[in-house]
Amino acid sequence: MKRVITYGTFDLLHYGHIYLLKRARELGDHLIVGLSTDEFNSVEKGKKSYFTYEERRELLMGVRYVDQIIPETCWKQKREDVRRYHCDVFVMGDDWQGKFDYLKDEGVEVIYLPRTPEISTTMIKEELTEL
Ligand code: C2G
Repeated sequence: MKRVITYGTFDLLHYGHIYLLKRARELGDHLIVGLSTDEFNSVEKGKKSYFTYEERRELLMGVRYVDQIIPETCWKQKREDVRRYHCDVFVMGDDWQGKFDYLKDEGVEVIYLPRTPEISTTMIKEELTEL
């Protein structure tokens, strides 16, 4: 079984997220999502998600491409995670190009996929405030 892992906040889940998850899942047989906790978002990413961790987890569990969800509580957990969950492939959108190449040392294939243009959580929030 080829195991794939990716990470993110996935707030206001939109088709850009879904297309990332779809492509990630197609790279293997089992997709794990490291979902950023509310605390990680506010302390480390400086962003407050609209939906709580539990709500975002519930939404992601409803996505056919997602097989397993683990909490993302710090930047540094990836190395340990790919070992613990025996991951073969690490995937992120290419806005993170090169940032996680160090995981290759763990024998993991690191793949950055093109982001879906014209959609982002920030854009959704901005456009909703203009309604
Ligand atoms: N994404 C995408 N296309 C978009 C928007 C997002 O492909 N239009 C991808 C991002 O590149 C990322 C994933 O969807 O791979 C989740 O996006 P975010 O929730 O914004 O995740 P981010 O804040 O980048 O957190 O440790 C890694 C971080 O947790 C990633």
